[in-house]
Amino acid sequence: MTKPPIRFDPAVRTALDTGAPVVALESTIITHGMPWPDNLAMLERVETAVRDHGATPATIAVIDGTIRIGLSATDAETLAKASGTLKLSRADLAFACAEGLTGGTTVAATMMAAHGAGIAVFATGGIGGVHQGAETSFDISADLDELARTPVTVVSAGAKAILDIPKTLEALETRGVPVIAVGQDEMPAFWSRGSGLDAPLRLDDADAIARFVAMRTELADYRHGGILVANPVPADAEIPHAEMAVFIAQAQAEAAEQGISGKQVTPWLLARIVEITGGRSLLTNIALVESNARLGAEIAVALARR
Ligand code: PSU
Ligand code: MN
Repeated sequence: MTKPPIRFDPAVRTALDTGAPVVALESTIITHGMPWPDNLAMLERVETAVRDHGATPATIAVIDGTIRIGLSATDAETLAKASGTLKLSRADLAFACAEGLTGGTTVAATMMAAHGAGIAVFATGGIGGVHQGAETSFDISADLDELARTPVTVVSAGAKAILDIPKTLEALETRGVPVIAVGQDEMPAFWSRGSGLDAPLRLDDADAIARFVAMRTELADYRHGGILVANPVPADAEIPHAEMAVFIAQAQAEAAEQGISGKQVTPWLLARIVEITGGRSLLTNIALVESNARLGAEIAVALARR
């Protein structure tokens, strides 16, 4: 028998063994979502936010074929600087391990690894979803099916506004995934606090979210999957929906012209939008991930107290 190639950072191992709060973080956002060195600065800010709110951060990635639950500062820097790293989703995780490869884990793959490690709360920027034009391209992120099957609470700023948000909400409803807007009735749209769409559910703070998560654990025989928490970007960092729509439309038209497809779509659009906005969307992206990390830590702390 092959031993599963999983390695825990010592601080994460101790926290898990003692029932202390832990928040998982993904790494595709590091390898494919943001440019060097902003990606490393983002990770440091996000990990600090988790610690400042009483939890231990566990950044998940695959390095040389080993699933890493928590990264040292050196590992994080190596991953953030590396070029040619893979984008690893559910379909690729075991492949990367078998072949000894290095890559960032998407929301889907991070949920799998977090659940396997016994981590119930995970903070990210925005999940993948149903892409615009999916009726012809069939481009629907594996993140949605993962939310349906894996019991991890994912704290996001909603679905990235480059997606078809109404279709993404429909797909989540079909899969039985609760989508909870925090502190407002409207579904947030990543860079923007509003989307013009009602969120399916609303809760107003970390305690209420923890109560809901605990109830689903209580009803374990019902085999629930995950929960999507949609936390609006802080007001001082937001780019309003109407303004964002123009930048997104431009990036999408260019992507279509250049035939960008498959796994490349999300990273390409995100990078192009950073260029089009002269870096403003990157600042918004960093602010929202940090805010989600804070809320994730509060939820993990509330769960540990129950
Ligand atoms: N959110 C961000 N930046 C990112 C992503 C999310 O702020 O780079 C990544 C996540 O890892 C998510 C992935 O799981 O994009 C979705 O990619 P796709 O649409 O190809 O499934
Ligand atoms: Mn896709």
